[in-house]
Amino acid sequence: MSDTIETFLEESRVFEPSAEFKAAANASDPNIYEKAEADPEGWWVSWAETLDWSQKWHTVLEWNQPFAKWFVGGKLNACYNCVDRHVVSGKGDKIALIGEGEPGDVRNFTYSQVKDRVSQIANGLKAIGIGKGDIVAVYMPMGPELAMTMLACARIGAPHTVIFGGFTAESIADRANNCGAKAIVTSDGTWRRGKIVELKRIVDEAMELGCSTVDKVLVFDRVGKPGTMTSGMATPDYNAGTWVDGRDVKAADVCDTASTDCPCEEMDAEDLLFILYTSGSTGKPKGIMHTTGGYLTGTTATTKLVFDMKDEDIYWCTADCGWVTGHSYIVYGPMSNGCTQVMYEGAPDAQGKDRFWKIIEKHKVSILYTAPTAIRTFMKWGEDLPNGCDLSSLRLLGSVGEPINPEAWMWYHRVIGRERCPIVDTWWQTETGGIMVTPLPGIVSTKPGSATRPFPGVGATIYDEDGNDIGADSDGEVGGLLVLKRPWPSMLRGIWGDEDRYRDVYWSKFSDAYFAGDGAKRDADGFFWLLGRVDDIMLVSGHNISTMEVESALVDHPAVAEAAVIGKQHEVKGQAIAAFVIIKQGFEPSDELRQEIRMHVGQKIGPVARPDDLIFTADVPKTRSGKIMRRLLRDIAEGRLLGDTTTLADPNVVASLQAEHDKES
Ligand code: 6R9
Repeated sequence: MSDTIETFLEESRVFEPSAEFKAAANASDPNIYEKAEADPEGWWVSWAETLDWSQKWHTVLEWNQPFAKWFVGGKLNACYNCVDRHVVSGKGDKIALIGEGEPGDVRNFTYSQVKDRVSQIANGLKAIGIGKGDIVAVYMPMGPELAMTMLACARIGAPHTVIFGGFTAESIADRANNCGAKAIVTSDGTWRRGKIVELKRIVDEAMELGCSTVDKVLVFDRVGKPGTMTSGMATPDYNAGTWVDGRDVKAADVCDTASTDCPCEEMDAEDLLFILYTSGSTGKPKGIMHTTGGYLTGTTATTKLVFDMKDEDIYWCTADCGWVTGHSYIVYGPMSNGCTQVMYEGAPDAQGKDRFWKIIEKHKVSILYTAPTAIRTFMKWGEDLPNGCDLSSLRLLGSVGEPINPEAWMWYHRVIGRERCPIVDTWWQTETGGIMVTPLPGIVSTKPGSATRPFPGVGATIYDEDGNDIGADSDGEVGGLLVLKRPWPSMLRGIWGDEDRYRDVYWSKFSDAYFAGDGAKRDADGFFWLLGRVDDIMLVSGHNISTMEVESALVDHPAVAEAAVIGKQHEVKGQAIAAFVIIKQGFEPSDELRQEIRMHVGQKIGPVARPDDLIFTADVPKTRSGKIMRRLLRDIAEGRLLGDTTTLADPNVVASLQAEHDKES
């Protein structure tokens, strides 16, 4: 049995940043890597110094593996740094948030208006009994109030835990109970594909299931507000009938009438800023803890350098704030940099499958940050849609969430970036808080499918199973496990209430490094290629094969829009490859096509990677952030009862897949 992952990904195309981009880039010193490597603490200090501290730290780092404290003794407030300091420095009239609702309503907030509104929300939270150290669960639509509620929590020192506004009542209750949330902030509802999702009612159900620590539910108006209706829709009162006096409080009553003055709590650098639950694609959700000073330092630095964020940019990250990407690269990093950004409430195909391109055209978005799953969906919908819009404002594109298949990268580059925009493929995790492996767009040439290099100061490398650094591999045929061998400021500080699990999951595999759980390889140029979760890597006749590579070979076939690959138990081979394949519009499933696609994988990678089973399907199970849940596909393929499905985006997908699988195998 081989220990390392055999890789077959061969990609020789290289894209240099243009001379024009290079000349103006925030990161332009090619020695930035060497300098940061020579003195990582000094490097991070140079970024911490760009923040506003009410008291300076006395010690940069206290490291007792696996526990880190950064900027010890320092005091600051994250909300002050993301909002007030821009007003103080004269940028109060700059637009901070452009909130586009799904029905098309647009609401802009300048930094001054954000400061006033955040202060009102903070005063409203105080009025319902929230103070420093109390945990607030947030279950809201994607829009300005969500970002401002997170900032209001930070302002008064109340850690937030944002729950994706599409999770079930059980998920809310589990999370609120796990962290002992004292209040839940929600809205009457949100728009999703022209329909109303009744968020408050889902919170009511969670309360009925039992959230013993929650005394108050604060409710914002969204769908019941004039101006946000699609024509002809009645204005229902979504709170009627379920309103619990004494527990439920309208934001209109306690926030809208509150003072626009609310002092920022002075927080310790190591005070908890938020808890965010992540399941990755496996297992029971873990409450990942992030603290104030280090987290803000890491997200501020990465936003400025990776997205090349400038004062005149219009930035749009399409993630939801219920995901870490929305915390680090909508709220904290971008707002700490004082940027103007778009927040969009709804689905990518609401009012037409070109909604994203229309938003870019309308708001003149210059930096777009999205996920490979979205890019593959747009590929499936065809080029005519983006070609019909003016995308000339774009100057930089980002990708996050999964390895981006070279085919999807090339499409993003050609069709969306019009071959002008650098692409930053950013590898990171809820646990890392900020981007860890990524190009710096003015310095690093890119290769389709590679996240390129560790961010300056980040100790990313690749270990074999025994903890040996496998170094750069000249023939590019061997992969291993991605590790981070030194602490970084935005690292998680633990799992809420479960220190053992924290040690066990991240720090027990290797004695001297953080184990990320992802397979990776490094090529002769030192570029990193992420190969997917280690749990997903297959062992076929003694070869460790990455699901990502087989999926990339599948989507390279002209008929394939999207693919999910798993290893299923096999008597002879150990595991056999099963592929779930979604075909593009205009193609019909048939046995010939099935054989053709199997052969295509054989040609691209080698016969060992040819799938035994190839199942045509309309959809694959994904998490809310778009990651394929291969664990559920394995359950289906091996005929097991399904494990935890609470983080699924659409539970119906699994039932129809089970039927398709049973029919075809
Ligand atoms: C930010 C985020 C983390 C896992 C991570 C990895 C996968 C994220 C990636 C990527 C390859 C990239 N992942 N970005 N894999 N290339 N650019 O996604 O956080 O939801 O915690 O997921 O996502 O497997 O370990 P999170």
